[in-house]
Amino acid sequence: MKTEKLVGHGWFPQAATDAASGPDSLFYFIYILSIILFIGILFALGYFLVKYKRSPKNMQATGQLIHHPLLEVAWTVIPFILVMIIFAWGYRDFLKMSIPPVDAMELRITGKKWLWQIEYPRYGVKTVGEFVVPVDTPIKLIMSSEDVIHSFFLPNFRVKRDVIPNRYTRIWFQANREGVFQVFCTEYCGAGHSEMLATLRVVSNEEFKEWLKVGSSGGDIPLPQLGEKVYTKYACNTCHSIDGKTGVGPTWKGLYGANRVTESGSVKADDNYIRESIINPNAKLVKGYSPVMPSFAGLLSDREIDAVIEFIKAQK
Ligand code: HEC
Ligand SMILES: [Cu+2]
Repeated sequence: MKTEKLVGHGWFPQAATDAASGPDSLFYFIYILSIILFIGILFALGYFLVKYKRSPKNMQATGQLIHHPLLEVAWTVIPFILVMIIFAWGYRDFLKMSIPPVDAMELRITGKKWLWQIEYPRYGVKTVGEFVVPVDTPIKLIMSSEDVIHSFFLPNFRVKRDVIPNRYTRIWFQANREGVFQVFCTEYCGAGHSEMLATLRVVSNEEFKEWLKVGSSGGDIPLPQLGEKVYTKYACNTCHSIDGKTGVGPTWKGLYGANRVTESGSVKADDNYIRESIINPNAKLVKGYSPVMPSFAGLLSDREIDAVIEFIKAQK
């Protein structure tokens, strides 16, 4: 799986939506305007430096200039017009981005430390870390956070909006080509922020229907491999290492079969203990750790939980 280039032409990543031309051209308008003004000011500065240089021939102070109506009107009206052009242009694109077409397909995005959960209400499908949408179809995102403020950013689509607890924010996009695209969190949200990633796969309509049926559930990959996929896809790796290093959570190296000292006594880390730790992480809190692990109840299928257990077993 290769994600699309994040660097396209000039300053922007490759566009995967027609709507990108709006913000992109506005950016270049402001950029070129700034260059012209910058060079203009430098030249004026240089010109005045030479013209009014103090010299034996020119020892008098420059005469006091109190009013110059034409100059004053010019330096007020011209910037005003430029700023209003930028405002109207930006506002038009902001509205376009914010108001989805009525027939848009709805996805619910939930951000939590440190993963993106995506739900397809129309199809009863839920995924984490990877989602799939059909090409040439308007997609509406209704977003909320379960903990702190996150921000959902899809550079190739020029889509970025904050994801806030106890409130819904929305944004929409329509892909004009197939491919794999990177999602970032762009609001610093703690230790795992930089790994709060997801991938968006844009596919044909037929492929999308196929994915809804089988692809979203893990298919028939062997359990330990599926476990390894779950480990990264559901972001267990942001808190649990497999090389013995202690992170936000305990390492999985040597976990299976070991004796765990928990807040509610000593237990052996067998299949049931691991299952419980995933479904109800606070039932038996490992001593020395904070209760920060989110519950994965309803997120991981039974097969995926089995797969994680097999994967943990393999980390001797
Ligand atoms: C935000 C950090 C975080 C994430 C993400 C996370 N965990 Fe945890 N996990 C913890 C912490 C902290 C503990 C120890 C405290 C406790 O028992 O809840 C823990 C404990 C566990 C334990 C018991 C470990 C032991 O040493 O006894 C298991 C099993 C586990 N997690 C599995 C998972 C799986 C599977 C995932 C991904 C699907 C996951 N965790 C994602 C933080 C996290
Ligand atoms: Cu975040």
